[in-house]
Amino acid sequence: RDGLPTYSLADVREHKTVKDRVWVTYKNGVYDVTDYLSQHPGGNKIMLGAGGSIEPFWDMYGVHKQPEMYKLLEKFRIGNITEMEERKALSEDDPYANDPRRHPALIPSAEKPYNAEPPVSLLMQDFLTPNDLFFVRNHLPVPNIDPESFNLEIGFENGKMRGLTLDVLKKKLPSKTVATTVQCAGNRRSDMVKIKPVKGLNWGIAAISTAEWTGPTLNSVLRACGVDIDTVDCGHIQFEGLDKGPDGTIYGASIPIELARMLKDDIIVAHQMNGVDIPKDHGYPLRIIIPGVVGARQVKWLGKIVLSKDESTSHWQQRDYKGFNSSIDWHNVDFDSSVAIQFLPVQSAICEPEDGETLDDDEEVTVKGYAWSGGGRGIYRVDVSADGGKTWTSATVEPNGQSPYKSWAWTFWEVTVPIPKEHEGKVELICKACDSQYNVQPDSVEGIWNLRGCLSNAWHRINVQVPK
Ligand code: HEM
Ligand code: MTE
Ligand code: MO
Repeated sequence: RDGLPTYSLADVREHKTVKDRVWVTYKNGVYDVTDYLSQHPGGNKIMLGAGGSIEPFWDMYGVHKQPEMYKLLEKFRIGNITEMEERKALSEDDPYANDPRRHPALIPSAEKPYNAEPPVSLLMQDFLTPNDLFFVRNHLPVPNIDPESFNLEIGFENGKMRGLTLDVLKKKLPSKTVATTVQCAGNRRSDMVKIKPVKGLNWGIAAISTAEWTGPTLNSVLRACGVDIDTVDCGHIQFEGLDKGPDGTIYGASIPIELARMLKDDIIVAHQMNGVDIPKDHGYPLRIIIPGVVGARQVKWLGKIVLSKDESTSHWQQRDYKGFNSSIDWHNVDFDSSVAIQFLPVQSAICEPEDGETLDDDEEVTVKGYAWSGGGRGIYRVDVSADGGKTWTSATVEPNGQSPYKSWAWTFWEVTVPIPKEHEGKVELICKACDSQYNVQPDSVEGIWNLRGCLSNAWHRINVQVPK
């Protein structure tokens, strides 16, 4: 392999379309696989690796890990990469230099801070989202936390703080595992942007993921500090992250004490995510998990729990993650007039087929997706239409053993619907869900538009091509 040119990772990243040619890396090799794309037995999935490393994908699809495969790959070798080159890319005073490596399949909506969603084609591969494909929503650089010296501080505001070490949290308190879905309030914001611009990351339909979280309950942690959650005199429980901006900003959030009491046995001070230490991007070593509640309150890198008379004063509690009517815009907004989002409304989206895809059949189409509602409300029904909402077919829903009143995790659904005879080569597919309080999704996004682009939960509509 000597004598071939050397490329940087940035060079490789510029080759992710057929037009620019498709390059991938494996170990320190650079490969141009453009001419192989149409022959790939795994079809289009090969494009997940375009412009980056295929290693994580080959780990996932083990069929590649055979000698013939490496031989085949070598036929496409065009150059080499050096690891030094990669290190160089991270300048020393970059506050994001400590950020972890991410799975190359994640689709970033911002790099610094890092924000990304998994490709829709992988979102429903498992009921529990694999940790490295779980969507990431960071507002600040990822902190580096030493587990040995870590101490979770707990106490009343202006009072003395108690400290609990990781060892105590992991070994001295009873632990519980809860499967919950985390959804960002900005999920599906891109549908809202189509009506009128908003301020926020342009999320698609995958700013939502599900994991099993393990750790002591908030209830037991407070009890270990001598606090009885049912009788304690306070208004809100605040959670503070250990992530810090270059200007000293810290991430924080709070929930009202009534909410904490209602959910007390399922709020987890989590140290495990899907059975392993929580990865850096998702809050290592500790995170609060509040089932049924908006992503913004699931504070990562949890460093402090404060029992307070007041809400968190953090930017993200006070000046973001609130709803407004569609006539409020930046010139007349008063953030203090609105309430911080806690429980999220009912949501659903179509994951298969994907928007823009060409179907293989002109008679019927099998449609799959997810549905979820806040507050533990399960999903009673999901309806799908292929004729603009004139007729609906109800899907088979899979609550996965969850009670309709304590469905912390999402529900997958699937249904086959007929394609209308008159379709002129394309049809719109629509889905809408109904939760266990018979709440339904609004039919259009116009009426729920808001300046932050939060709570985008209108009927999900996609367009697909129908073959002749
Ligand atoms: C098969 C995915 C890159 C060669 C497959 C299959 C998938 C897949 C899903 C089908 C497995 C099955 O149906 O059982 C991917 C992904 C890639 C990738 C996600 C990168 C992001 C590549 C590359 C090559 C390659 C770069 C070769 C240059 C093959 C071959 C098979 C295959 C030969 C057939 C293996 C067999 O059935 O024995 N791939 N692939 N793939 N892929 Fe890939
Ligand atoms: N916690 C801290 N400390 N810092 C953050 O930026 N982002 C919040 C929440 N917790 C955030 C945080 C938001 S807005 C969401 S949607 C979820 O984490 C995302 O969790 P995830 O990155 O594990 O998907
Ligand atoms: Mo979020």
